[in-house]
Amino acid sequence: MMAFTFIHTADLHLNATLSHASFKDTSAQERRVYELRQTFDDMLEKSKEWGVDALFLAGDVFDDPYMRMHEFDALMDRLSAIPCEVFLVVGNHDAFLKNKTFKKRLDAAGVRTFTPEAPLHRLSGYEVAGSDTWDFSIDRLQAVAENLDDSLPSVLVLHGEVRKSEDEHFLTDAATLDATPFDYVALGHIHQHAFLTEKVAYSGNPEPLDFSESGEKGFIYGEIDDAGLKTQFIPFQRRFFLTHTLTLTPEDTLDSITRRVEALKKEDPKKQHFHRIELKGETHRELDIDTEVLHERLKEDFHHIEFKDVSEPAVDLQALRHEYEDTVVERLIEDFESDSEAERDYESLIEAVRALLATEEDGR
Ligand SMILES: [Mn+2]
Repeated sequence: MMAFTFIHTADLHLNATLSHASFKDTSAQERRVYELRQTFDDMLEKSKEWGVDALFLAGDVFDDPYMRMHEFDALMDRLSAIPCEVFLVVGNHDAFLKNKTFKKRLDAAGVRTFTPEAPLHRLSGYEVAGSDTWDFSIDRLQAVAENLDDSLPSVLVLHGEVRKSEDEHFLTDAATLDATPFDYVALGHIHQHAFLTEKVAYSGNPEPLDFSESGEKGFIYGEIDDAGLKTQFIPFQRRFFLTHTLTLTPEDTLDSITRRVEALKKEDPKKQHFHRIELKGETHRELDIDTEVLHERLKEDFHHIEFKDVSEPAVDLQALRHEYEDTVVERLIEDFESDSEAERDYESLIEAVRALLATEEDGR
């Protein structure tokens, strides 16, 4: 058996608007969307450079049907220009690809798709089966599996959930897929890459979409020959979304916060990544954290920086004790102070005091 080689990717969301992400302005958003397509192009280049036999696009290549037709056509031209075979399943986001206008263009570009009537492509030297998200049926999958030529490498391409059975996009579980005779199962839908078994894997998306996608991104390269399956996760992203937590104290000022953020520059000397600074902890009562000012001061130092302020003004126990004389608040503080140093639980005291004050405020 000649080695059959492939690249497995998914969830590219190439025309995403990213309006859900926290980009301050539309130009940052536009630039990021362009980067998603650049990374896709780079991956196509890799497929050429490595001379792989097949590219598996395991669904959600597009985010929604809203794009200009000439832009869609340009992507199809790129896919038809690469020398390997391209296989695509339709995900929950790009079901519009089943519409005949789009289907025709996919066909014209030589992109191989799947239907319940024709769930298997048998090519010279290997077989690929697949199912669009909404067409999946376990019975059909078993029927296809029975018809495989066991002298050929075979791959199954699917888009959906295989871990949480309560999920609306649940297909079947990973153990069931692992028990099929396919040599490799290429999954899409979950953006964090994961090998669920040796041969059942989510590739994840090659480029993260927002701060919720902090894990490493890339695609899966695979080889099937007489010795069996070999796979490798290839890190490929241009940028990371990094969240940093700064715990503030009453000693912090706007300048000290600025300096603490500036110190992060050395972790990202090429100004490549997206940074979110989460401000936590307790600040001086007089400190007004204006995140606009912080952004103005620091924006040139990073490709992207944003702030999320969840810090709270420090609680002045002595002042509160006087203000809330003869109340539960005073009792709480007294109890705390009568505890030995070792027993003192400052965090829970502050939590309790804040809760009481919040009830008080509501009542007013
Ligand atoms: Mn999906």
